[in-house]
Amino acid sequence: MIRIRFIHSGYLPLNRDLILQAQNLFREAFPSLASHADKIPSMLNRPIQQGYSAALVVLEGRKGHVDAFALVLHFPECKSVFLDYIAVRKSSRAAGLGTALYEAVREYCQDVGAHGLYLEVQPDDPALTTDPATLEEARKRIRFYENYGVRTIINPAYCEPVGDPPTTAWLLFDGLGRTDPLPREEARDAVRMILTRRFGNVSTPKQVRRILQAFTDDPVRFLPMRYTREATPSRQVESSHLNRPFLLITSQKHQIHHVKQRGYFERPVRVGALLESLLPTGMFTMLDPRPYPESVITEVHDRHFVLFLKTICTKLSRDKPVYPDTFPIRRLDRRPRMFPEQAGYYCIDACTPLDGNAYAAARGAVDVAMTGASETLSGRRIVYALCRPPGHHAERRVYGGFCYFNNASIAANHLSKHAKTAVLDIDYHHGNGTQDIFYERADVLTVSIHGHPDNAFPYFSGFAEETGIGPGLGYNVNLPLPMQADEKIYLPALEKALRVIRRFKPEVLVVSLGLDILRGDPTGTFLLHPSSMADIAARLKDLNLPMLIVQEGGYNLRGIKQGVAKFFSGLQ
Ligand code: Q9C
Ligand code: ZN
Repeated sequence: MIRIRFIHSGYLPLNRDLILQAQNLFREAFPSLASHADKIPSMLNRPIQQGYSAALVVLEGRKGHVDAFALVLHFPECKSVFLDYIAVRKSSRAAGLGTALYEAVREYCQDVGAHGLYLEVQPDDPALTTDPATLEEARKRIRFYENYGVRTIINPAYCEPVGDPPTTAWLLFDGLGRTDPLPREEARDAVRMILTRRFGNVSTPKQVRRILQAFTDDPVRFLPMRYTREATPSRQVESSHLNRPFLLITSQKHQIHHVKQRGYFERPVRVGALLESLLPTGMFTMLDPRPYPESVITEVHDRHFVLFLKTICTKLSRDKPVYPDTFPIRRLDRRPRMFPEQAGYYCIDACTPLDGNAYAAARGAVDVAMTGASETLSGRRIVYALCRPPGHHAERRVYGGFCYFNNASIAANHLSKHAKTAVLDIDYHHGNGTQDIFYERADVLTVSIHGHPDNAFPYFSGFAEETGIGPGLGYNVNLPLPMQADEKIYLPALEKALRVIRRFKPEVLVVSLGLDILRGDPTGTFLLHPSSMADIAARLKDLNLPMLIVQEGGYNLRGIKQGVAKFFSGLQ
């Protein structure tokens, strides 16, 4: 599978590795220009300088290896893009890489609102390209571009040799699906910018004037096509990727976890309802989760606790849920030997059963969250890990509240190794698990808005006084709200949370998304309308951070369907 990454100006540290790889590929593909590769990070790091902004389009193949890249320069003033460099790794000249990359470049052009894409190629004219191998290569390239309706601009001055050593190039034009002729002034504007801003060091003002004057025809004339039927129109840009701003990760595996008991709200149909609401919007690219080793869990959870869940669940029957009834948790040194008393030692409540499937389902949810974290690290801006069962009530060494492993915390712990990470928990119930896991850490900020624990599950945690301990002091923030909180109460609390998060200056945000804050949720008491989710999301979007959204609670099927759609519409 290949994935396309667009690394725009103002890139994040998260993209550092992809940029490093693109630089290496650049040096391999253009050895004589190797020093130019050093400039790529700083080019990407300035929004618009010299009248253009640079972006990298990267093809990521197996194991995150960059197999191809293009460096593109966008000139917003003249709505044009110049394709500066394009290269495919020699060892991976798999069929289709060049095509996928060029199509991604065209998508980029469409996304930034460009009307035309300009590129230089070695002329396929034996009079200008004398070396037979170079000529053969030039022919192949032009044939490739002609397939898209890309044409060679007629301008006798443009192909005069420039630079040291002197090189000759033809200027090609891709109308990106546009069928009308290219007005002379439009081409002049674009070429003036390309020559003065990009090639200011090699082309003198006199040469620039000569080239602009050599555009004698209006509209601009093109060389006849050499390899494709003359009538081939400029191909429409297929923008499959950029029109789908969100990545959604989920799997069917959660369905094995089905507690068929009255009042057990955490049901498989929740995921079905969310998908039913989201997929028709066409805003989501779906991705299957990848498996992760147990070590990602034991980095966050006590290994005895993990071992307990694993071994006990394999012994239980698949459809006979077991609930603890004794909670011998006051003497941590006295772990009961017997089941289910041992379950009580590891559990906070009497509403979260164990059975033959619970562990496997919980592992599946961790894979969903971890795949989401990994996608976020490779440059995806908004990733939705549709986890089930949820996770935020699972502490380092306890489960409960329908949660077994803390999906969001496992993902945040992984992210925190690569980027400064904050977690915002907006589930109705306090995320006691997430708080517990990061309570002594200063490197991950945890903020939670929830029903006040005087009235709401989990009752024992979520108070404003809980602010962290040791090095973690000040890095846990709880904003408990009254039972009947509506938008007027909720949104100011959210602003407060966002101020705390901004002050922390994270590079990535994990959102524990609970849709049980909506009016009518059977486990919650807030009075938010589905449309409030759009307001919440819009404020999150203003943080301008890559975001990993991890599904937690939300049990009113009608409400969560409407709410989740509003939430993502607000992120758009
Ligand atoms: N017997 C989440 O939303 N209600 N969990 C507990 C105790 C539990 C909600 C009643 C609500 C848990 C992820
Ligand atoms: Zn909840």
